[in-house]
Amino acid sequence: MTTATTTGKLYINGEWIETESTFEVINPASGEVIGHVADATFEHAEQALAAASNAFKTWSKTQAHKRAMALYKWYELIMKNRDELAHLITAENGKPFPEARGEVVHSATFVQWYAEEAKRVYGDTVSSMEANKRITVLRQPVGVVAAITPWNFPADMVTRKIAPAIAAGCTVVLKPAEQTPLTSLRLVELAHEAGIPAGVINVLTTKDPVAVGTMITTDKRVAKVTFTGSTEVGKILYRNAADTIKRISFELGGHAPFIVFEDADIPAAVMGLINSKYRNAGQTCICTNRVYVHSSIAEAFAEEAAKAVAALKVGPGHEKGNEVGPVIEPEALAKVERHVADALEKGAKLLAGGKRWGEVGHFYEPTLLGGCTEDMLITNEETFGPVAPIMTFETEEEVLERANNSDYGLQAYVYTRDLGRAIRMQEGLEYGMVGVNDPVPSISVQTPFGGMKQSGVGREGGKYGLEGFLEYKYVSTAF
Ligand code: TXE
Repeated sequence: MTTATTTGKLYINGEWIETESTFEVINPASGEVIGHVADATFEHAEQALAAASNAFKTWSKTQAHKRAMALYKWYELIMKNRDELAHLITAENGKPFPEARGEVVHSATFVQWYAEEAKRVYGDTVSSMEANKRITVLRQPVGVVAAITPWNFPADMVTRKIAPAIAAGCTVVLKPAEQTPLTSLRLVELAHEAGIPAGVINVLTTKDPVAVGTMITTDKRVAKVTFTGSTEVGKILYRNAADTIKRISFELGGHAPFIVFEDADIPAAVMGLINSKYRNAGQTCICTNRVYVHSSIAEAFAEEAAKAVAALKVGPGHEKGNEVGPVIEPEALAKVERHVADALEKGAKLLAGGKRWGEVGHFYEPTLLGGCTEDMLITNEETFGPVAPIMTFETEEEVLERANNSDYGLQAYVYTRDLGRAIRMQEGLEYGMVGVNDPVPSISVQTPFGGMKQSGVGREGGKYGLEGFLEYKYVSTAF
């Protein structure tokens, strides 16, 4: 199902702008073209940056409660149109419709949350060491924000960045992923309908992210870059931002360890693995990438997990009952195949799945590998597909060291019923987020989502997510 957004226009300064060239949006479940979207040039990027800079002059001074009212209206419109948005997500990303619907509601919650938070940006009055002086600390928006979003959560990533930015009084130039531009265009159409003024949000869709992406992350008028995507591109954008000392918040790749101790509730851990690994066909930055099971329960765990993985229903997201959709594109499918082949070559055993699924689209069977080791691609690199590798361990100290032995530090999972062990592990794991007996811990809108090490800089969500869009200004007034 497609909508008016497939007309493929850019959104700049409150207007829909046609471009000479367009690019195709493909449904990963069928390979069909579902939209033609505008391909922005430097000239459009220049217009968007000028519009955002100009709008900042008024939006930054608009009363917080007025900004909040606009955000509320946007929230209501997203909720009202949630099924249409979910259909768009399933069409361009491939995830099952119920998952897409859940994402839309979650994405709306960010808008609702920041409508509230917009009104709670407080400054301070600080005592002075000198008589007849008043020191005040103001909180002010940083300025124009360049937001670059990925395709794995086409709605969530957009609202998680734009809502706090505009709540703080910033204006935004958004460059959504080239694979999933339709959802972001429809979301922004709703923001327009909600009365968010011209220039506050601008959208540049483009097939070549490098040209426009470089321009909006190096331009002097941009004060902050917020990005979710690969660590590789994060490093490029870090350098882009350096020359003009931009503020940054980056949410990058992950390689989540999933640790199951001998005292764990095995059925709960198996369900946890299914939830944390196979959602969104394994294309989630927080999804499990390495499963460590204590050797004494490894066989029982692997047997139950293999049954659960084999029972997952694969197929197009628009068909009822399907639980695992396609991966996003042919390159993603090739990466999954490469990782599985490498693991099997190095001695892994196939416990479930292990090959492409179906004749059309980019599907891969939900797959479980046993007997994995740390010299495999799959236990080091982000697979971003529905495949989990199992390894065994003997002691708590050993597994903690192995789990931390990664350049990534986004999400970790621990299954144990020993309270002391749970506390030692949550303190020792070098990860921004830890789920203890909890496979979906970090989906709440109020929590600080983000990673350590090469998984990112800064946090998104809750009061923490607003911080990165605000500056402190200290004012000393003599009287
Ligand atoms: O990511 P990219 P891709 C990981 C995951 C996946 C891999 C590659 O492992 O397999 O990255 O995915 C824009 N200047 N994650 O290639 O390239 C791009 O257009 C400016 C983890 O899709 O990082 C898109 O909007 N922008 C992840 C966004 O960056 C550039 C989510 C992300 O694309 C750019 C996605 C440039 N030079 C992938 N190059 C997560 N953290 O959830 C690309 N982009």
